[in-house]
Amino acid sequence: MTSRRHFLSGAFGGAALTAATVATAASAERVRRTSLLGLPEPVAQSRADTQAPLSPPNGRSYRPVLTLNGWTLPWRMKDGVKEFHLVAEPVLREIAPGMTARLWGYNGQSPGPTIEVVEGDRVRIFVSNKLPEVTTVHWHGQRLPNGMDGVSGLTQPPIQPGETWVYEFTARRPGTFMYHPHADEMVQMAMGLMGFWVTHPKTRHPLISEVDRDICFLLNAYDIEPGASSPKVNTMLDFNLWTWNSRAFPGIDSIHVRQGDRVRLRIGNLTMTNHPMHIHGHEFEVTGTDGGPVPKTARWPEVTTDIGVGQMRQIEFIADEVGDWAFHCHKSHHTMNAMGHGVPSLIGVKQDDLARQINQLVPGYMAMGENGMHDMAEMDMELPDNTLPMMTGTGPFGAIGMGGMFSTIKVRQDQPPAHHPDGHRDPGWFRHPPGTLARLWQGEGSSAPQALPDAPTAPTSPSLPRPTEAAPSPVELTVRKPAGHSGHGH
Ligand SMILES: [Cu+2]
Repeated sequence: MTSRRHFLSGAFGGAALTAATVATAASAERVRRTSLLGLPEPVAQSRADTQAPLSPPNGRSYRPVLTLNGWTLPWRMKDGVKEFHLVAEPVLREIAPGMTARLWGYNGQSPGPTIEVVEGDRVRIFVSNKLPEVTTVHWHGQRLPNGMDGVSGLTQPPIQPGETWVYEFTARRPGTFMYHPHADEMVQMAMGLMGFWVTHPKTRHPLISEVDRDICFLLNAYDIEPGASSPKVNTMLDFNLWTWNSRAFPGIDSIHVRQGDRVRLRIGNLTMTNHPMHIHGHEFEVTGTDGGPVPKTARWPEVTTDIGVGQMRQIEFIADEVGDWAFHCHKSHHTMNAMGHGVPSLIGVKQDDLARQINQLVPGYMAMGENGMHDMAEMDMELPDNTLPMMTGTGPFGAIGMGGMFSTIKVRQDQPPAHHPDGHRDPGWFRHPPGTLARLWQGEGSSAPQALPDAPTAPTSPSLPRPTEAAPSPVELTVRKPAGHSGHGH
């Protein structure tokens, strides 16, 4: 026993991992054996960046969705049935550059791949369990036979490690759906097992617009201690990493659209709290939920819509204003990454003397928070390995100072259309037309020079190499703090 444990911890780098690793290895072997049973070859993804939409190679045609920091699962057409193969398994997911989490997912990533079908399609989904414990898959929002609903114990026995089960039904209702386990749910969703599902209408639907860009992602959350990589699975409410498709800003790709595009964002919430999603510079309407399209008479303009736990929302807008528009959750602690919630409010507290005294005892102690916390976005603080800064990201004008559920919608006149090979490329930062930038007031009659900041030539999407320095701005960008602590240099 001792020697076995010794061997395993040597081989796999930690006793805590061994039970899961052994179970996974055993189940992987059983899954390999089932590959003789005529299953579709499982397709896996190892990257966390946004993959190009998957144009349907067969079956009824549709305009495919783009999965933010994700991808769409290819299928095999067999006697008119679309066959998919999902493999539930431990995965490594880069949450943002500099931090990778050990999660559970499907086909190599968390969330799993998006499944895209057409109303009326017959769908067969093989689910192989390479997790160390039982699972099921529930097809959230679908009309289907009760026995295909995937609730462990209620509609089926759980899928044992190593087993492959098959679900089969007709996608009866067009719309926005998701899939997730209905077995040991709290653990399995806290570990990242989930995926998106889109059913396109088979003909023009009076309540479903044809859009130029159709983009989907799930809201999820993790509780990972700074320096650690595995989520705590018994957390009920106090999660510390707020993610879209298991990515946190600045790891969330920006969304690139052409001016005038009609844009649909499909968002599902599998966290344990609500998220008021907020757009800048535009108004949208909620055009659908996981229950179906919203009647036109029941739609109204919004700039924020709350997405409750277990809900999905389709929002649509015309991207008619050029620029780099923020799009984020409006809970301000959801646009931050993990760090001490226990930091007391020190705004207005003079810390200079205090810091000097503490420094005699604790070299390197830094006073912070005296004038607010923005400075933290520019501080080069030492962090444990595999930990994201709480407030980070750089834009053309300096620190963005965000984390979590935050991204940018880049609207450009010359963005190629969605179906063009370069339709989703990152256009770089916005070049502001003269006279359209907020500026430092220097008194009556002083016409501050207005010019374009030099747009970086390199792409700026987080998955791609970033320019190392912010573009110099011709406009003086000194921010004057409200209080007059002139002795405190910035
Ligand atoms: Cu939120």
